[in-house]
Amino acid sequence: MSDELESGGEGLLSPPHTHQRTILHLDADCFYAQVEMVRQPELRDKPLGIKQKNLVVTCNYVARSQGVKKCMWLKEAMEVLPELVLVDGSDLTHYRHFSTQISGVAQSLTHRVERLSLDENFIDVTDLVDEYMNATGSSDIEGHVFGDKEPVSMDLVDPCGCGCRERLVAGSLVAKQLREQILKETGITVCAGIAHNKLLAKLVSGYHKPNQQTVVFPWQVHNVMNSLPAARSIPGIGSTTFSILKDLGISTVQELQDVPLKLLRTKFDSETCSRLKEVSNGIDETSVKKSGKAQSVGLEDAFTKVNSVAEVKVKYQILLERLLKLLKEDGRVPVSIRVSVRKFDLAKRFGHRETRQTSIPSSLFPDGVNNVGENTRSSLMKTVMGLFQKMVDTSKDFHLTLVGVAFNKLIERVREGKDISSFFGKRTREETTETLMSYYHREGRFMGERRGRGERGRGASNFYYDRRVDNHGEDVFLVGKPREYRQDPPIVQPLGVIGCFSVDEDRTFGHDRTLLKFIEPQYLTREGKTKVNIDLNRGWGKNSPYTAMGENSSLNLYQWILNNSETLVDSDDTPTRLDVDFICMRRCLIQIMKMPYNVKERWAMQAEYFRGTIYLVCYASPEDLEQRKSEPPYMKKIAMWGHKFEQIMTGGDPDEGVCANEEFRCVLKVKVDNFSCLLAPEVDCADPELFEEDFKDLSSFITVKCNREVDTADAFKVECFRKFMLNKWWAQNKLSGIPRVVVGFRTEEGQIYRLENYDTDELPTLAKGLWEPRVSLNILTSFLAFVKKMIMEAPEAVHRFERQSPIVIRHSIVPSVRGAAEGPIKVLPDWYREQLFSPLDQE
Ligand code: TTP
Ligand code: MG
Repeated sequence: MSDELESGGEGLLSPPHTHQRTILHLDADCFYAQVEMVRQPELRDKPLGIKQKNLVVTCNYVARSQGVKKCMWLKEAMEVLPELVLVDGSDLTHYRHFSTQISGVAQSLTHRVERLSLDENFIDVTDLVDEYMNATGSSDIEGHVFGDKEPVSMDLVDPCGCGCRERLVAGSLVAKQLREQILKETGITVCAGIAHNKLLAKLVSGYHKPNQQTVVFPWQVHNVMNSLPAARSIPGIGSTTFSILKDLGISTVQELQDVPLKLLRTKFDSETCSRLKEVSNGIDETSVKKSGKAQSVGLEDAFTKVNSVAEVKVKYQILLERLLKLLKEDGRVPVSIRVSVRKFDLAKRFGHRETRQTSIPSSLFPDGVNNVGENTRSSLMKTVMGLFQKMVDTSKDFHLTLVGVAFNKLIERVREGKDISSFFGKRTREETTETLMSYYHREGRFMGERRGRGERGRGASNFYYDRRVDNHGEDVFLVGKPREYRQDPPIVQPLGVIGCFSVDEDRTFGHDRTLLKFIEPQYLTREGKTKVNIDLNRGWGKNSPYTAMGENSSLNLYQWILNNSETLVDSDDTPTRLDVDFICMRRCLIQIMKMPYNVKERWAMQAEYFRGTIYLVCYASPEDLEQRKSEPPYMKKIAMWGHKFEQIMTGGDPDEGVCANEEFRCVLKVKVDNFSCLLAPEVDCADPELFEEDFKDLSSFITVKCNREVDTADAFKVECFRKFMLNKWWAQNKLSGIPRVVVGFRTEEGQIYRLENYDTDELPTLAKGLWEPRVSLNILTSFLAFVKKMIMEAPEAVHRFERQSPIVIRHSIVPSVRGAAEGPIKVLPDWYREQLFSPLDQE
């Protein structure tokens, strides 16, 4: 966050680069009422109210001019205006239809349309505005400017100078044309706000109503924000946040702008604090997210009183039937169902809502959602009532004022007639294939590049690409196609090495660098390949195997953190918070980065939130552990060859045994877009020429790999090598800032005759056409954002993320077991929780 915000400044003129965008917010006028007026034009000039139960949810402007208001009780509205014509608005079908039409008009202009509610849309028209300005040059503003009651001419002073004035003026023209087009195609009038960010556009769109538009310039931000009656009026500050703010003595926008961050941090995590400060100053960098289909469909029924299980059952049954119809229209299959109730508390005269949700087995919809059979219906009803019973103790009296059901995660059905598991079962070839490289150096191209696209075999990727991928559901992360991650890559950059540790043959943690090895300089040739003659089987009987499980590495990292927490604390303000968003092993991040290209790899991770930081670990299920134990001897041999190769590369005596347990790790902070991550990558060795004791980066380090020789005559093997191996090596080195890889190509018998050296940055070029760095980096940042979102919704819980199919990563909360040992149901060991910051806490 900038110093300006730290000091409570109001960001009157935020830096010019933040005004580059032009955003529209559209809001339909008296939406439901207009839809009814379009459907029945004779209602147009009459005062019209739309009722749902005993409430007038909206009314047209004729009625508003005569004193009727939105959300008035029906009784009160009829008293104010006895001639009010009423239309029942409980069936939303037509409103949904018009809503889709309106967004559709905007979508025909640009795909950057985000549906905010049935009658609101954000549209990012930045590109259109540029085109517009190139085509037409400067012109007059359309509509209003914030603060003026009448349209103004363009003699406004421009204290900014970044070009935002011209862009927003052009934006006002785009908005006007779009509104006209919507009216022409749907008959609905809409209001628009035009600004350089979403927050401001939304705040001003209702400034002049109906059927008008308002521009706000960056230099008016202070006036806009301080014209709001309370901090609660800022979009994004809901009633819960506002009530916490009020506890801190903050009610007005000005008070939020002025409050010291330190005070906010006593109640909110640092991201929320930044966000609150930003929005209070009219700063909003969030992008317009392209909307796909709605992520959920749901229905609710409100009433004054229901107090018997039989009544509840009937209500849910009716809702479920209607919901199944909506589902049929939608066409997607639900993976989760949510049930809600509103309980009425007689003493407080207050209703409060509760919801419960659970996943739905896909076997309930064997033929999709078109023909839902009786068994499915009754099974769904059972689930609904089961969830209901969890919320309401029906053995006692209860009083409900609302029930609701929603299918809140919807996904496109996997292509008919194919079953992913059988697919995985069949294609075992790639799993065991390792591959080659030097062909490229010799021939300047790869075998695979000769083949045309049409010749590519059927396989994992084709099947996967055929499928439609939707937006993220609430707790399912859907892996998109690579092309969906081709936007500009986020910054992924090591921020610096902050420590290291060594783990010895007994897996004992040592706070030093004794086990860092140095590569023998003769192996560092930069020109093509180096001929060698290495026998990986020497000293075989003396080798000692790896005895730990991979997860053990996280524990060593936690140990290091305990020893070094003072170097990691946020600031003097928050001495009990580490200044890092994620702590994990590099392996977790690599698994995520590989996803768009590796459709087969299944994994699970678990995460826990502790004092401002998310801890993420790769989770091995009991079955995984069992499988690892029974690994075929051949796999163990390959792993040992890898260790042997490292021993030889770093000048060890080949006739001596190698100890697989020994490792050296750096503790490294890495920036991944807006997140900071603490990793502890294993470092194979360093270049003795470049190594400096007080290194801050890993630029002298080298990754050493032992890979089976690849048969260059087999295009499939070459392609696999480029697609999977190069991607993995690149991801490992990229995340830790290691610039080089030395690869020894071994025969089936463990002989190495040649080495090759690659620069990390050269690897994507060698794999051109098969994978792209930006795809891996973009999916990493979006997945971390998803993890964070899920965790912040339940920060006390242990969360699990599981890749269940090529595209579905399911989030779930691990049932808590108090006092349980480390392992499957925990991420952080008790000793870590107890000791981190403990001396400070006791003060
Ligand atoms: P709004 O945009 O808030 O209201 P509106 O479009 O009717 O009026 P305005 O001209 O002020 O924008 O809400 C959109 C629709 O949502 C509205 O037509 C009816 C429905 N609605 C409800 O069902 N319940 C509510 O409490 C509110 C506020 C709206
Ligand atoms: Mg509206």
